[in-house]
Amino acid sequence: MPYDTVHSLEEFMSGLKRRNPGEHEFHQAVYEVAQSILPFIKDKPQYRDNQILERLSEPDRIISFRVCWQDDEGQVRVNRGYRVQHCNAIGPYKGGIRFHHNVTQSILKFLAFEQTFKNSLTGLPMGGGKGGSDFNPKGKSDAEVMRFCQSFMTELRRHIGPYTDVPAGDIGVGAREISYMFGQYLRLQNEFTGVLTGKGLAFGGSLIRTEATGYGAVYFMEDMLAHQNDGFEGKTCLVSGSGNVAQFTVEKINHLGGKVVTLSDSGGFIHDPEGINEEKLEFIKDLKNNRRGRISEYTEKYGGTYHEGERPWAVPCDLAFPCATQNEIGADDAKVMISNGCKGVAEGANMPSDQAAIDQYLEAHLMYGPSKAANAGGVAVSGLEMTQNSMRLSWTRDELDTRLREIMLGIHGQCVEYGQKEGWVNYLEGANIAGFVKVADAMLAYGVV
Ligand code: NDP
Ligand code: 2IT
Repeated sequence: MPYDTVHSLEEFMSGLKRRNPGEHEFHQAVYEVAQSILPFIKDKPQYRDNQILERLSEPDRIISFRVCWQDDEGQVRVNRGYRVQHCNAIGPYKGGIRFHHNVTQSILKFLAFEQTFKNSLTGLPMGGGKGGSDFNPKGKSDAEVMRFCQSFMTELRRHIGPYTDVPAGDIGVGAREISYMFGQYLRLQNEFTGVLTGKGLAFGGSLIRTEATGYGAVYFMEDMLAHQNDGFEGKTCLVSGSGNVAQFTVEKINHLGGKVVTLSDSGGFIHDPEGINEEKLEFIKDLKNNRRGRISEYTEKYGGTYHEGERPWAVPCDLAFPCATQNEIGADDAKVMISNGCKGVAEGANMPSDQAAIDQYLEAHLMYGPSKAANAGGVAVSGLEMTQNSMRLSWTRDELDTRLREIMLGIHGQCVEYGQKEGWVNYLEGANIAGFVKVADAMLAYGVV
C-alpha cells in the first residue's frame, strides 16, 4: 500500500474509533473494508470527494428499545432490542435478527455494515440492516421464546415493512422464532406481506432458504476450486458450528464428494475421522433443531473424540468452513491450518476470521472466501423469497437452487474481476470493491443525502 494510503487508513480509523468508542467489532469490520477501498478510490475523486466511505461508516439510523416479557415463573424480565438500519441506497434494509447473550450495539453495527456490501454482491435490490437482542434463548421454554418474540415484534413492527426493512434469521433465530414474530406482526398490522424472510412454507416462505447459506458457501468454494482446476472429491474439510449454516454446509460437501471431520458448538468440538455422513448429519439436525442438545452427545453415539472448550482448527485439513460466529479463528489458528496444508477457507459465519488471521491467509495466497461473498447465499434466497411474495407465487426447489447457484457464480466472478493478482485472486479485495461500487454509484446519483 502506498505511504499516503497507509496514512489515510490510520487517519480514517482514528476518526472512526473516536466517534464509536469501544465498538471493537464495528472497528474491525470497517477496517477490513477500508483497507481495500482507500487504495481503490485514491484516483477516483467522485467517490473520495463525496465522502462515500465516510458516509457508509455511519448507519442511517439505530433503533434501540426495551423488551419486557414474563418467564414461566411469572417473573418480569427485561432485555434490549435493536435494529440497525445501515444503508437503503439500493433497496429496503435487509438482514437478520440475532438472539444471543453477547449481542451488543457494536456487534449489530458490524453485521449491518457487512450486510450492505454482501447484499450488493448478490445483484438483488436489497440494502443492509441487522437487528437482535441480548436475549439468551438457551434453556428457555417454547412459551418463553414465544412471549419474548411477541414483545420484541410489538416494538419492531413500527420500523419495518416490505418496502422499508425486511428482517430474517441469524444466530438464535430460526424457523420457530420467525414464525412467532410473523404471527405477532400479522396480529398487530393486519397485513399479510413479506415483511420477514425465512418464513414457513405454509405462509409465504421459500424452498431452499433453510439450506441456502450453507449450500452457497460450498458453491463458492466449488467455484474457487474450479478456478484452480480442482474440485471437492476426496478433500478433508473442517466445519465449525452445528446450527443452520453448519448443517447445510456439511450436507452439500457430502453431495460433492468431500469428507467433513469436525463440527462444534459453544462447548467444544467433535472430531470424527471417518467423516460425518448423511445418517450422522440427520442425528445432528435432530439434536440441534428439535432436542436443542449439546454436540458432545455425538461421540456417545458415533465415536470419535470430543474436545471440550476447543475449536477444530488444529485438525489437519484441505479446506475449512467456519460456520459458528465472529472471531473464531485467530492468527495462531490460521498459521496451524496453513502449516497443515489447508488450501482454502470459505466463511459461512460473519467475520469468523480476525484481521491477523486474514493477514496470514493473504500472505499464503490461500483461497480465502470472505463472509460477505461466501455466505451471501442465505440473503440471496431471502431476496428470492421477497420476489416470490411480491408475485404471489412459489418457485420450485430446482428453480431456486439453480438461481442460488448462478448468484454464487456471479459473486465469484465479481471477486475475480476486482481481485485478480499476479497468479492468485485476492477475494477479500474483490468482494469489498465489487460490493462498494454499486452502493457508491447509487449514493452518488442521489447527491448529498
Ligand atoms: P445458529 O444459531 O443456527 O447456530 C449457531 C452455531 O454457532 C451453534 O452451533 C452455536 O453453538 C455456535 N455458536 C454461536 N455463538 C458461539 C460462540 N460465541 N462461540 C462458539 N460457538 C458459537 O446460527 P446460524 O447457523 O444461522 O449462524 C451461524 C453464523 O452464520 C453466524 O455468524 C451468522 O451470522 C452467519 N450467517 C447466518 C445466515 C443464516 O441464513 N442463518 C446467513 C449468513 C451468515 P451453541 O448451540 O452452543 O450456541
Ligand atoms: O448474515 C446474513 O446474511 C443473514 N443472517 C441472513 C440475512 C437475510 O436477510 O436473509
